[in-house]
Amino acid sequence: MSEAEFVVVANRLPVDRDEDGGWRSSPGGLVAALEPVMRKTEGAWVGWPGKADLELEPFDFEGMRLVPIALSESDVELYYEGFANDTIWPLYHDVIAAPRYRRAWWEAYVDVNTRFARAAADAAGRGATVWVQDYQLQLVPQLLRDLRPDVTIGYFHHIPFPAYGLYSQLPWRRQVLEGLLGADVIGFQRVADASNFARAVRRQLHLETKASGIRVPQPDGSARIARAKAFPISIDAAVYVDLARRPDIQARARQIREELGNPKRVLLGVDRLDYTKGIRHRLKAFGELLEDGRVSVDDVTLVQVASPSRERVDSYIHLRDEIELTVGRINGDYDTMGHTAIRYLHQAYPREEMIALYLAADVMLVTALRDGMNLVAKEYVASRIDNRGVLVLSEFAGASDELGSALLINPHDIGGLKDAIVRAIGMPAAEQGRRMRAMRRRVREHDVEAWSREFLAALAAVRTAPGA
Ligand code: GDG
Repeated sequence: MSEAEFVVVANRLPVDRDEDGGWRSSPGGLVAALEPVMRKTEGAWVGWPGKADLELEPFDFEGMRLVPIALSESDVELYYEGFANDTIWPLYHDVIAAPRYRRAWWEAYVDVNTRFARAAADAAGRGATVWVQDYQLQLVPQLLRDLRPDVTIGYFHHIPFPAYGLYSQLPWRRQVLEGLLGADVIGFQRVADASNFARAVRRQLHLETKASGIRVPQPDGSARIARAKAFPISIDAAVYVDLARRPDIQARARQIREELGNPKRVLLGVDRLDYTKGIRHRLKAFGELLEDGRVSVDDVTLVQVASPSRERVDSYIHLRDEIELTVGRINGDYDTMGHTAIRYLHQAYPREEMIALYLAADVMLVTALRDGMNLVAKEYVASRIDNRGVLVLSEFAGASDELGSALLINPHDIGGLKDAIVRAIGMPAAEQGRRMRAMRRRVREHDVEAWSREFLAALAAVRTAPGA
């Protein structure tokens, strides 16, 4: 048993396997945010290495202890693709796609969560702090508390927590709430998510809630207070600024515009190919604008990066077909030899290329139907060191709570979305600058480091609270 003071538990380890069987770190906000704490505390990270049936011993990587959890083909199918991505994901995103409730998926979820909790219990030293991440592991907090009552447990929920009327569909609604309440601090993206959770706890478990505190009765008759609160996640803004300053990336941005035929305006969408992201609504609005003649393919091009995601889940297979049919129709109707309406890219790119795209785009379209936060919106803003560009942002993305200077839209209102796109295309530079500066300030001041610092401070406060 190793003795880490700080343990992160997440579905995925922060590394990817390279071609020759070695490991390289997978760049993500979470890793960047936790790296300083990890180094300072000789932290451990418990997670799945991303490939089925890979049995590996714990190993050290860049100052962290990595503890791999092996998942079989069947675990991946039932726990990950099934319960996490075909039950919880659609249910928590307001049933945009129909959630499927399968008892065998739930059983696999319980089983895999138990294995994660055991591994975390083994990795944590006496009195350690353990931070559990996201909806794949909602049962881990209580399972871990049962094994290790001495550790302080945090949980952060990266996706929305739905309104009670929807949440109550879940056949295992009580067990999931009990699992989460094992944490001392339960963090959400938005205030609304935290209040949806508190309401579910009151209705299902009849517990008392007061401000962010939830009174959780203990087996010995005493009670402890769990805190459910919003901690909006962010990005490592300085990294985006540094990359956006790089002359080669700026040159690449100019080259992208040239390759698109130098349109007057470039619109951009960047999403995992997911039904929550509102890609279809965006395409519909853009297609209608071309049809109405309010935009012309000679002047405006939409670049849509839809990176491959969850390619074995049925709803994702159908979504891809629908999107590609729509893109093909719109391009077929409006393309000319020299200009394309939509440059559609079902590919994943290096981060440098993403930033060149952000710099090349006059208008960024974030039209999510439901999104915990949406980091793409923050990345676009952070990259615009020239204080130019317009962010069109769905009010259903968590980011809209902080980025009020974006053009906020309701993606279901296609007419309103079309008007916002036209307004963005024609927005004077001075107004762009005013809005962009306000958003940039927010993202700079509240970066991912501030996010983890605030969460961990809330967790430390639990530990020092009287009676703890
Ligand atoms: C979940 C929640 C919440 C995308 N394509 C490429 C690429 N990306 C990067 C983006 C961004 C990330 O992936 C996507 O983050 P989002 O926040 O937009 O969305 P989810 O993946 O759904 O994330 C979400 C988030 O967790 C954090 O809490 O904000 O609401 O759903 O960083 O840039 N990166 C590269 N190539 C690509 O092709 N390099």
